[in-house]
Amino acid sequence: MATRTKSAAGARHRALGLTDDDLLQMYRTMVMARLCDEAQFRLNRQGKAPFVVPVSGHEGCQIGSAWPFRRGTDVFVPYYRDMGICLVAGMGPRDVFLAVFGKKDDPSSGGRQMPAHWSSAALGIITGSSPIATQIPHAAGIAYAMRYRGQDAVVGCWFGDGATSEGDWHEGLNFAGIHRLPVVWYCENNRYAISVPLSKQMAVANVADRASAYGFEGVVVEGNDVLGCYEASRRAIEKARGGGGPTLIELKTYRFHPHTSDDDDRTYRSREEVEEAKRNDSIILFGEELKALGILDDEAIERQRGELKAEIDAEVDRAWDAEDPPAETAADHVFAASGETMGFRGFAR
Ligand SMILES: Cc1ncc(C[n+]2csc(CCOP(=O)(O)OP(=O)(O)O)c2C)c(N)n1
Repeated sequence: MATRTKSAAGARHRALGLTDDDLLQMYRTMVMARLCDEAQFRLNRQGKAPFVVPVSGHEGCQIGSAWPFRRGTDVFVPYYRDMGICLVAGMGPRDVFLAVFGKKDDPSSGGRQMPAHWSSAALGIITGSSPIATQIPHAAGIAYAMRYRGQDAVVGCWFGDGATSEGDWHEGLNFAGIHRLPVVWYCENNRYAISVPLSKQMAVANVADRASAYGFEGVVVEGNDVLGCYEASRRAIEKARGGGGPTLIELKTYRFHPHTSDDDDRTYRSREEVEEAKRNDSIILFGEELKALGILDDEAIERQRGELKAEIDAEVDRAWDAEDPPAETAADHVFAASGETMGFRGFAR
């Protein structure tokens, strides 16, 4: 049975070793993700962005869970909804919009992949394929390789609740359990796989309950409690780094928008349900927590929002004006020339 964690209120961040400035940075990153999301939807409605994948609603669980990783050495294996994870890993709004517009300098694929198929060799972000859960065996394999090479690194792998019905998911977790690999699994459980509700995905109450079948701990965390996500994640990362093996962390969350810009969620969930979830928005809850601690006030929140919006609007314009990939390079990195290794050089020690 999975354990359920919930942190005590108060200045709990100090007990977690976080400074006031850390909290401000976390909050800023959450708002940045939200505003990038709003901008990409606007661009979609303007006909400038053919397809976008929303993050809104998931910011708290993404920023909280990714924050304790060591940038530069640890490895991030995100899925398409993980803009917030990639912002923590070191991407910025320009990277988001270069991908949205399919530009030459899109760091994820040079404009070859769909948007939200995040990737950066420099930042340790592993690209994912569109088929759900294919990143799970990749994450297990990377963790195995890193341990085999004696590297001091932990792999974080994120996915939705729908991914946990896939064979790849079970194979990857089983392998990680057998070899006690340094990987932390994060399920962003937003209760739907597009239109399919959780009750049609599994017959147990929590995704985390499944961890016991693979011989490691499963933990359920309220996904809109940023510091609760941080705390559970940090503990699991430290455990993995110390040789204690994997943990499955289930982050209970909700997506506020349709699955993608091509979905109509009115066909499978009520407006009341969506509005109810929005009342528990992690950005509002964290903002209230920071106000109660005297770290932020309403004026500072508004000012920061305005500054971030201006920054994001400028990055949208720069990305829109950026160069398109030259037509003659359309097949580069898509088909390997005979004997070519697709550019893979192995992970640096
Ligand atoms: C193997 C496979 N089956 C179906 C799809 C179509 N598909 C794309 S996203 C998605 C829903 C996945 O839901 P979940 O894992 O819960 O993540 P969420 O989108 O809710 O964040 C599906 C079924 C796919 N991409 N790959």
